[in-house]
Formats: sequence, structure tokens, C-alpha cells
Amino acid sequence: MVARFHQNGVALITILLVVVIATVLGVSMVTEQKFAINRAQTTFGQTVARQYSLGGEELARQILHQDFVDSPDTDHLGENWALEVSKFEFEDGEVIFHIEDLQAKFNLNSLIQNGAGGQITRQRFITLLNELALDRSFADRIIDWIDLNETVSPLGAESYDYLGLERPYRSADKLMVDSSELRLILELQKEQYQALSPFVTSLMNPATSINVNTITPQMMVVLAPGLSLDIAESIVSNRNDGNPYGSVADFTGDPALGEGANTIKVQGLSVQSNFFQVNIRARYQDRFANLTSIIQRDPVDGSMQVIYRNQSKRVVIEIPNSSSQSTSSQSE
Ligand SMILES: [Ca+2]
Ligand SMILES: [Ca+2]
Repeated sequence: MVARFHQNGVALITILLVVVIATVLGVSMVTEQKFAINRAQTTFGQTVARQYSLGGEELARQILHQDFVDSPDTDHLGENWALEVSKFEFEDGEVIFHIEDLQAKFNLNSLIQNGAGGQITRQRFITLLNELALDRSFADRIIDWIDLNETVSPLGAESYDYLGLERPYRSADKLMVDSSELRLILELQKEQYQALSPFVTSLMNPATSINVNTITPQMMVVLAPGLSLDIAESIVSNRNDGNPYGSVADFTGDPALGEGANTIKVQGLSVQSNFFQVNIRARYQDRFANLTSIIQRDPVDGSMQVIYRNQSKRVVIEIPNSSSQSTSSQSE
């Protein structure tokens, strides 16, 4: 009897165990399915948001193409591409983007230009470092980082210096792909990088010019050392107020520059741009996508090429308030 009862008990426990396992399996299968559905939904939402961001890039291309048709010889902040923000809304989502002229900034790769142009460029960069209270040795260190050789400039640093660091690496010895490479320059600290980065870019062509129609007052002081920031601010404000320069000579001949005009070298300046950065933020339902693209526009035929895309940089676009709201509703 006892043995039989024992056997029955074992059978019951076995059945119970089977039921428990089946229930656990069932629950986990349902959970698994839910996860799979969630994953699929998330992936789908993310894909749509990505596509929206690429749509934003395409729209930016069209705007830049239209600008080439309308005014190929000059680019300034009164043109359509330079509107603060473009916003397009559609079902369950939106695309917000902003186009900026990269030739309003100093191209770090232009530091290795040869000849007189190179000398002027390097002097401009040293002026920029001075304005930002940064050590001028960074000019030589960046040059060494970019130039093909391993010959150390007077205040520079090449692989030999980097290989001696706690976490050793070599100098790149090629054009900078992204200005965030500055963080690798010997002794260039985070704060110094943050001070410098708004003024610099890294275009894969050392021979780019700086567009005097889009530069900030600070950059104007870099081009015309000795010019006070106050005067540069009033010149820029007048320029943006519907008085862009038609030529570099118009700029250097601007009477508002006063004595500052004598310090300006015309080499490497222009009133037209070929490199634009589009900062795009797209949303589909609760999924977001960031995209930073660089578009190169040919100055002769207006053809365009996306030469850089980055989906990992967080794009922050501030929506302007009511006064410029009209610029952000082009879709209507
Ligand atoms: Ca234009
Ligand atoms: Ca080098």
C-alpha cells in the first residue's frame, strides 16, 4: 500500500512538474513573442525615422540646388538655404533640419597648404588660437598630425611623442576626417577642444576658402587682426541685413572696416561656398533619428555629392520662436 501510494505520489509530482514546465514554457513563449513584436515595431519605427532623416537630406540637396540655379556666384545668410530651421510635418512624424555653411569656419586641413596661401592660412589659425587664449603650439601639432611626414615642426608633435604616452598611438599623417580628431592632439584638453570646435571644420580638400558672407564676427576679427569685435559685429549685422558682399573686393573695400582693411589678405577668401553641413533630426512616433551630412556642391555645374554621413552624432536643433515660425513651415 505504502509503496503504491509512494508511486502515485511520484506520478502526481511528475505530472505537476510537467504542468509547471509547460506553463513556464508557455509564458516564456508568449513573452518571447511579445518581445519579438516589440522588437519588430521598434526596428520598423527606427527604420522609418531613418528614412525620414534621409528625406530631410534630400530636401536640403534640392534647396541647395535651387540656390545654385538662382544665385551661383554668391552665398550668404539671406538665402533660402540659410533659414534657421526647416520643419516638415507628416503623419506620425516630422523632419527638422538646418543647413550651415562649412566655409564660414576654418578648415583645419588647409593648414598644410603649400606656398604663400599656406603661410597666410597658418597665420590666420594662430590668430584664432590667440583670440581663444589657446597656445600657438597647437598650430604646429595639428600640422604634424595632418602632414604626411614624421618630421617634427618647431612646436609640433609626431608619432615619437604620441608613442611615449601612457596609451600610445601614432599621429594620423593624413587629412583630418572629422574635427573631433582634435581630441587626440598632444595635450589638447576637452575644454580647449570645446573652445575651438565651433570655429573649425575638416574638409577633405586643403584648398578651400573662407566665405566672408557667412563668417561670424569672431572669424572676421581672425581675417582682419586688429579689428575690434564691436566693429566686426556691426559689419556682420549690416551684412546680414540685406547687404551681402558681391565680391571679396567689396568686402575689403567696406569703409566700415577702417584701418582693419589694411590687415586683410585676400588669399583664401570668397563670397561663395561649396561645402554645406545639414543637421537633421527626424521623428516617427516615439522613435528618433539623427543625421549629419556634408554636401559638396560643384561651383561650376552645381552637381552635388554627399561626402560624409554620421548617424551617431546627436543633433540638437532649436526651434525659433514665433517671429521666424514662417521659415519652419515650408511644407504647407
Ligand atoms: Ca547662392
Ligand atoms: Ca606628420
